[in-house]
Amino acid sequence: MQSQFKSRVSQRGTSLVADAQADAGDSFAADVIAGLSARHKQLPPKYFYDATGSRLFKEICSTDEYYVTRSETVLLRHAAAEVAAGIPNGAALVEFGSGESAKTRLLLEAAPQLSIYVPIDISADALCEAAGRLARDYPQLRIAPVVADFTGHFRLPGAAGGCPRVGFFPGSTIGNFDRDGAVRFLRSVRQVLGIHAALLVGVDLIKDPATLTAAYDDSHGVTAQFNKNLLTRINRELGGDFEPNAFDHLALWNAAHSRMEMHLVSRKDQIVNAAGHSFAFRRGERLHTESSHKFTVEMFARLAADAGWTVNKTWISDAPQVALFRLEAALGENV
Ligand code: AVJ
Repeated sequence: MQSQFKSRVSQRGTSLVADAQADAGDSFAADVIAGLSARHKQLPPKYFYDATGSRLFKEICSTDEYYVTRSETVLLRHAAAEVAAGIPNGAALVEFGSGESAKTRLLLEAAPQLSIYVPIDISADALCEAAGRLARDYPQLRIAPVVADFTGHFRLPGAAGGCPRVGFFPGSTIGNFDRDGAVRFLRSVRQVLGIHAALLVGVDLIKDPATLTAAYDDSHGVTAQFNKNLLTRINRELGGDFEPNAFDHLALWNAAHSRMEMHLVSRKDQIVNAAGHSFAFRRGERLHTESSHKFTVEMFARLAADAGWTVNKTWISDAPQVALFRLEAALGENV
């Protein structure tokens, strides 16, 4: 599967796949060492998505409690024609963190004027499968997948040059950034997409804490498994000796920062080895694994404005509510 994917990609003329993969291992080790050495232990959530993590995330999306994907999918289905009306002829659709590209199909179907689809994802496995299936289902569409950490620096494949660009960042993934990180990301997306670009962003809205907390602590324990899989991944890829069951999954609403947080809480005093280093955990000590920021429409519009974008359309789903924003580069903003 992997090699077949690589040849498909190189045929289409991008060399980003190999480069991005060569760097990935080193930064994982460095991020784990830095994160577990910090006074408040933390790890970047992008490392959740190995093959098992991507599968578990899919499973989370079908739990009763995790409404984000369901609400957004229904919203996209209803808004698809309106969204498509704002996509220029021959445009490139560039998706940041495409995963399975399930929601993208709603746009591809509503906007046959798209000429090229550029899915960007850190998980080569998920990207590989999705690109293969899309190529079969949309034979007229050029597909130029890029395996990359979309929070880092990368360039669009040459095939996407010379056509109008529409960015797509659904799923409330923007919530994983803190405010400064989100502004920086939205600014860099403006640079990557170039002038006259539009960006469609899916955002989760602030709602009652019980609904939020349940979404990140489902009764079947899938989210707990997803959280602990990060430790299993460290064991496998960085020679770690974590006992995943020596940690408890914790999901909490942090009102002051308007975000859901996931932590792994050490059940005992313990020493863990990973990436050639030893790390001491006290009983009850937390390892912060993810923040998922939630917004009001006004909060998000202000954030977008700080990054040089103007909101030009807002769609809101039925409860539990999520929002989809169409952003355009603000007039008079230098890229
Ligand atoms: C994929 C980042 C949007 O933050 O809601 C789901 C990931 N974490 N359950 C989110 C996630 C726990 C999800 N995002």
